[in-house]
Amino acid sequence: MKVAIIGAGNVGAMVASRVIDADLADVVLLDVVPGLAKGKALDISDARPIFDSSANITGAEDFKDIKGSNIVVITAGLARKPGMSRDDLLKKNSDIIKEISSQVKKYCPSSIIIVVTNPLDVMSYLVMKITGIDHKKVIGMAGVLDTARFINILREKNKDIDDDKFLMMGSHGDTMVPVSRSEKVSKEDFTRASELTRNRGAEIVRYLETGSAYFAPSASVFFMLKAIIKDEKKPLCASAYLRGQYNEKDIYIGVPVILGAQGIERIIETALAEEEKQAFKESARQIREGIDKIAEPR
Ligand code: A3D
Repeated sequence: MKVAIIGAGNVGAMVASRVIDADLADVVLLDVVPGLAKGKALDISDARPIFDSSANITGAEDFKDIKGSNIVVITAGLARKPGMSRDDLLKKNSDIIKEISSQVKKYCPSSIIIVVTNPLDVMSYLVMKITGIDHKKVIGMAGVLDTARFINILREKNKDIDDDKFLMMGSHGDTMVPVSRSEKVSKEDFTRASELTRNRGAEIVRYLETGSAYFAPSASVFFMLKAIIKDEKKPLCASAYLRGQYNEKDIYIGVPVILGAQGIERIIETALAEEEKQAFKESARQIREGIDKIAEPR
């Protein structure tokens, strides 16, 4: 099993390290910055005796080296910098994603793709449209992370909550949709955790000043890779292409899915309360606005 990771920055390199340490798959790590992927790949490979791993990792600058990869993880792109608007970021990252998607189409046309680059739901849509790869095989990573953040924050006040009763659906952004099916959490704690989760990414950026979160994001990608490679058929939240589910179509948005060797095996249609339905609709409207701005043929 070979995993290509495009972008050897914070998230990409950390995903590579987690995959190699766990002996999960061989990795080719690629970046446009000369030497960056090669240097990081060597460093990651040196830990293999410590973790008793026989997985191989190579660094690359040329897309031909990703040929034959079964899974491609796209973590290339910019994070928002001070003074940069969301629209600037959208434009810059969509240019990067368009270029990468045509290379993936050329060298790995039957791979499964996990998209990480922000704005996540719009970039996932773009990758699917440009590569032409089956929508079940193009999956956005955000729901695993946002749900983990939500549960982690809820646990500060409620130690014994059941993880499977909480979901973070909708966009990976201001309009994410928290869902609780638990009686154990008060409305006040639910509202507090929802707000903190929505702002968690920005909170981390404020502390770091340069760069954004990558430990929990890379753990979330690893969790998805494992579900695919080991065909776990795992229920988790991911940005998926909707074709009528939740009353939405031709859009990528966070929903619960079953993830296995074929990619998204099924979208789970959980019943939403009226308030959740409205929030989900608003989230979809915002994502669609982003999709319209990059004006790819639909
Ligand atoms: P960073 O550490 O800056 O790494 C990005 C890397 O991409 C850099 O090394 C660049 O050189 C490289 N790159 C740029 N263009 C190309 C290209 N055309 N081909 C190959 N490599 C290229 O960023 P990061 O790793 O912290 O974050 C990467 C992306 O993931 C950003 O868009 C983040 O906003 C996003 N992100 C999303 C989540 C989600 O939960 C969805 C979480 C964390 C980060």
